[in-house]
Amino acid sequence: MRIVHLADLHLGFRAYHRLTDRGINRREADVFAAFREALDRTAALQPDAVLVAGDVFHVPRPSNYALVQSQAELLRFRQKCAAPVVMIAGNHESVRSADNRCILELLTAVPGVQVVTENPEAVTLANGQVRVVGLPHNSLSRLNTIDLRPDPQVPYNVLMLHGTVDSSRINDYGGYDVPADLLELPWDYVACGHYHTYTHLGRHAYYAGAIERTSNNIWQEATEAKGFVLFDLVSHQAHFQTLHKPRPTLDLPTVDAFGKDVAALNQELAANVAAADITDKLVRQKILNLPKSQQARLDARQIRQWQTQAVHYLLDARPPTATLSEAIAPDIAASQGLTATVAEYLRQRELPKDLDRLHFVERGLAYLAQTEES
Ligand SMILES: [Mn+2]
Repeated sequence: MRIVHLADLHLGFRAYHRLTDRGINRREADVFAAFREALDRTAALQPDAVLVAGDVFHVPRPSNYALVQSQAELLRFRQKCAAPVVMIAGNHESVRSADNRCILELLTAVPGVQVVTENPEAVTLANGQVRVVGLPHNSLSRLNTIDLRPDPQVPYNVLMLHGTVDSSRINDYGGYDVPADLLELPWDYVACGHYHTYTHLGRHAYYAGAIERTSNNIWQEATEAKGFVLFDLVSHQAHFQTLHKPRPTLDLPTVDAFGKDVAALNQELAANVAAADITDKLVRQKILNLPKSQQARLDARQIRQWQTQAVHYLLDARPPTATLSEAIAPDIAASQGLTATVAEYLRQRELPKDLDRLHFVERGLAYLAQTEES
């Protein structure tokens, strides 16, 4: 009895301005390529069930392209594999008001696809041999009233949820905390979604991780594999399946501009590019201690060329440390609690080009300070 556990597909995710030949956002197409590979590989494994632990879509109202493409991929999968598919809603596709239906319901038009979108719900699969308790994002705020124990009458009990199991693991805000004692119950498997990095949480509990780099800080995930989990409910063995489609991502060695002239900096940037193949990759070059005035004097022609060669070349230049940027230094972030956590998040978030990062972080921290006072 084997199950495939996918999570955090983020279909419809878009980033940067690059388009494919067909006019689709490059990163949106990348995510669909990873999804297709994940489904093809799943079909080849012929599991008894497929679980998708939330954040199927990146937004509650995906584009028509994302909806049509998602359904087409699932129908294509259905022609090759009869395994039932159970999906729960994550924070990214959950809506707050009760009069709005969840977009996942649309996917139930595909034969054998079931979704759990609001309340905790048990789904029985494989001729009654597997019982999956699904806890979508919205249900985690009202768990205390519900009996969630495994059913001793059923051979295999699985829990599937979308939320934060351990608050030291956060790469996406807006998820609910999962009560730790829930995972202590004798589940044969716990399929978690929300954290984008494949993680064994202890016993039979796993985050599958996202299928592509769609979180706020993709550079943090640059060297990790993306994929899904194949789990054998009989032997309780997990086998991580690495996907090949996710776009290679490079975080180049950080350049410290302190005490260097522009010529030396241009040379160092070029050396970093020469040492790595950046073609068609997502690339970040971090530069510390670079004053705004000096940034404008870097070799713009060369940088534009790298921006064409890579799918995305991000020049992440940070000005010399000022009073505020001391508060947003990552080593301080590790020790200062909520303010530093928020500052770190704001510091790393992708921003529109014309937005001043320091000002953005400053505003965010001011709002936070206001809420702490009130
Ligand atoms: Mn997610």
